[in-house]
Amino acid sequence: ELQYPDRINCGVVLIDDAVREGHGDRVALYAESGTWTYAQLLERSNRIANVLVNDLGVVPGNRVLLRGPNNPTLVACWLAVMKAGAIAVTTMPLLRAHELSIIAERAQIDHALCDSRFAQELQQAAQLGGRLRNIVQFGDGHLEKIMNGQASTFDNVDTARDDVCLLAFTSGTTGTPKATMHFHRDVLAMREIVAGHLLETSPEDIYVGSPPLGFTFGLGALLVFPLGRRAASVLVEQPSGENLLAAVQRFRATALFTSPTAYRSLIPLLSKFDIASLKRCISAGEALPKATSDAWFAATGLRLIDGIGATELIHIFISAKGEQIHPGTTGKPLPGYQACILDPDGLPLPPGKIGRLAVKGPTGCRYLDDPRQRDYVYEGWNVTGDLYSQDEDGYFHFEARADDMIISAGYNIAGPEVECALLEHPAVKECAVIGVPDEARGQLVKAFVVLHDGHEASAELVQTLQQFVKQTIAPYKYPRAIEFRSSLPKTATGKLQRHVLRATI
Ligand code: 3UK
Repeated sequence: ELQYPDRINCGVVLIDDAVREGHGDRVALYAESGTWTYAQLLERSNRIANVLVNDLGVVPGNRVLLRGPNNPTLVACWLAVMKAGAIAVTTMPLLRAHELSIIAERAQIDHALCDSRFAQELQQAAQLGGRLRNIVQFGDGHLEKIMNGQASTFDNVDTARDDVCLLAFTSGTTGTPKATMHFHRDVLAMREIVAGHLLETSPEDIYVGSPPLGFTFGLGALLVFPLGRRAASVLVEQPSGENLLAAVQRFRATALFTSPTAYRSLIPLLSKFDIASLKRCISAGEALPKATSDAWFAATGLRLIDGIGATELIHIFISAKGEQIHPGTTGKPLPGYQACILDPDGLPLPPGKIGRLAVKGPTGCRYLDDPRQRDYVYEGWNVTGDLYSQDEDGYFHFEARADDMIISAGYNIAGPEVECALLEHPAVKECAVIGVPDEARGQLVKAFVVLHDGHEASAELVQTLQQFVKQTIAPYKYPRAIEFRSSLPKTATGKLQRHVLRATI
C-alpha cells in the first residue's frame, strides 16, 4: 500500500527534492538544444512558476494548457504548473484548432504555455470561443524574456495529496475525447509502481522514447520516471525511427519507450546504429504481437516489456519483467492492482474465457463532468474497453478492443489476431482488420493493408495473403476482402482508428 502525507506536491517531489538530495549538478535532461542539470531545471521551473503567479495571476486550481513537442522547456513548464498548485492540461502536438478548442472549453482553460512553432493552431482555437485569455509562447524568446525578470526561487504552493494536478484527455480512439482527472498522489503512484517496481529505474538510467509528454505514456516515461528516480531523460522533438536510434546512440540511453508499430519499423534500421547501451525496451499503447516481440529479441537480444496502460489509470497496470515475461501475453497486474475478466453481466469469468478486462488499484478513472464515468467505473472496478482472457498461470492475454471483435457467420473473430497473422508476411508493413456488413454472414472480415516498399498491390497478392492467413491461424478467420492503402488512419497517439475505416465502407 502506498502512503503519502496529507500535504504533498508531486512537482516538488520530482525537482526540488532531487536538488535538495544533492543531485543538482547531475544531468536531468538531454536534448538537441543542450543539456540541463537538475539545478538548472529547478531554477527555470521556479522562474516559470513565478511568471504563472505574478504575471498571469494563476491561482491554485486554475487550468494551464501545455502544448509543444517534447523539449526541456515543456518539462520546466509542467513542473512550474505543479509547483504553482495549478492543473496541467497536457495536449498532443498533432491536435488541430478544432480539437484544441474542445479541450479548452471542456477543461475551462484560462492560460496556456505554448511552443511558438505550435501557437497558430492554439490562437485559432482561442478565437473559436471559450475563455482562454493568455497564451504565452516559448522558444521564440517571449517566455524566456519574462522569466528572466522573475526570481530564481519560488514559494511552492502547498497542495493536498488528493488535489487534482493533471487533466489528461483520452486520445479518442472512438467518440469524443474525455478528460481524466489525476491527483498529485496518482503521479507519485506511477513513479512507485512503474518506475520503481517494473523498471527499477536508477540514477544511472537514461530514458528516451517517442510518446509525447501530452500523452500520459510519455509523461511517465520521459518526465515522471526519470526525474522521480533521479535519472536522465532524452527529449527528441521529432521522434522518427532514425532520430530515436540516433538519440540512443548519442546519449547512450538505457531504456527505450515506443509503440509496437514503431518497434517493427526500427528493426530494419538497427544495423546503422550502436544501441548496445540499451537495457530495457518498453512497448505500450497497442497490442504487441508475439512475432514483433520475437523479431525484436532476435535483432537485439532484448525482450520487449509489454505493458497495458490507459489514460484513465494514468499509466501501465499490467506488465511483466525479466524472466516473468511470457511473449504473446501482457503479463500480470502490477503491485497494488487487481485485474479480472467480466462477462456481459459484470460477473467474473474463469481462466480461458474471453471478457472485459476490469482493474482496481491505487489509480483509477475520474472523468471530468462526463456521464460516461458510470460506464467505466463499476463498484470500484475500472472496466476497460478491452477484451482479455487469463490463462491458468494468471497471465493476461489481449484479444481485441470490444469494438474490434467481428462476428461472422456466428464465429467471434478478433480483428487484431488476423492483423498479427498478416503482419508476419514480409510484404505487410501495417494493417487494420474490421468487420464489414454482409447479408449472408452478418459481418465479413476485411483487411486494409499497407505494403512495404518494393511490393506491388495485385490480385495475386490478395490471394497470397489470404492463403498465408489460412495457414497461420484458423482458416475461417481469413480476410475475405483485402484493400491496399498507402497509409492507415491513426490517433494523435499513433493508435489505429479502425472506426474511421468502418465509417468509410
Ligand atoms: C490499448 C493496449 C494491448 C487498450 C497508455 C501506456 O495507451 C495508453 O492509453 P490510452 O488511453 O489507451 C488505452 C487503451 O490502449 N492498449 C494500451 N496498451 C496496450 N492494448 N496491449 C497493450 N500493451 O485498448 C487500452 O484500453 O491512449 C499506455 C501508458 C499510459 C497510457 N495512457
